[in-house]
Amino acid sequence: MKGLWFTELQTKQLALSLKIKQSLHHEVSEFQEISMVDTYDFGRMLLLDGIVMTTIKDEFVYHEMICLPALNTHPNPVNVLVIGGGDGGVIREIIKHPKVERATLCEIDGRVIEVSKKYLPEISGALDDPKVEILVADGIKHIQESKNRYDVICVDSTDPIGPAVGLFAKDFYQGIYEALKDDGLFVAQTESPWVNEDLIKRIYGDISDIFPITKLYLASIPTYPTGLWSFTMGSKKYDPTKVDKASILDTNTKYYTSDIHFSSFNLPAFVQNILG
Ligand code: SPD
Repeated sequence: MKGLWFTELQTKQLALSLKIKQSLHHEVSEFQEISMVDTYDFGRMLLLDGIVMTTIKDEFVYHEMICLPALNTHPNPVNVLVIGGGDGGVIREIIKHPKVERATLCEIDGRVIEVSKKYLPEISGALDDPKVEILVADGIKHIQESKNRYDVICVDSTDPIGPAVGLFAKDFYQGIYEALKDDGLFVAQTESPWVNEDLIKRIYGDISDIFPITKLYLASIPTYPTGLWSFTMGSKKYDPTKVDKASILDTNTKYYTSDIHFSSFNLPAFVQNILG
């Protein structure tokens, strides 16, 4: 293959490659390697430790789907927290929701925020909105220190390696339960059902042990391993599959719709089998 290519090894035997137009930025922060490249097919792409975090072309799927099913399940999502998500994409979708009064971003690596502001203004632009509070801090610690505080929490983590391992732990989900108000709910990105079956099963079990309502849903994200991505929601009171369809707000989305809200929870049999 001629030219410059980026390859992410998604498993030891499976890879995604994109041809690179230009490398725009590279640094090693206190926490990780941060790179920004421009690709031919997916535009600018943010990489952390060599793993695709987001691209201009398909970012909307992930950023809408990690928060809008939750925001449209909670009848009054006034105070919302994002753990991770320093590129600002989830925050952008959250503040479009008219009931949200405060969106807090808790990102451990301030350099991810700065690099995203410089190279991904389409994604990070909402970080300067007055409704947004930015904490450059450890999400695990912030959750431990927060009690009965948030209506909705979104865990926009990297993969469960390195600094993100603790964001996939049962203790962390218990902390989230306590950080939520009595009728709160949360969502975490939970990887691909094609290559992360054991992880998904374990997380689903852990969340079900803590939250009365646990639901997994799917979305199609071409630049994440296998292209099929899962999210897991834990809820104290509201069931996302029993929402009144008419109450789902149109926030000018490109993937999420009121039909997608319900269909994304309809799982293929092989995914249902993973959950047991
Ligand atoms: N395999 C990559 C999963 C990354 C999920 N988080 C991405 C951050 C985008 N805001």
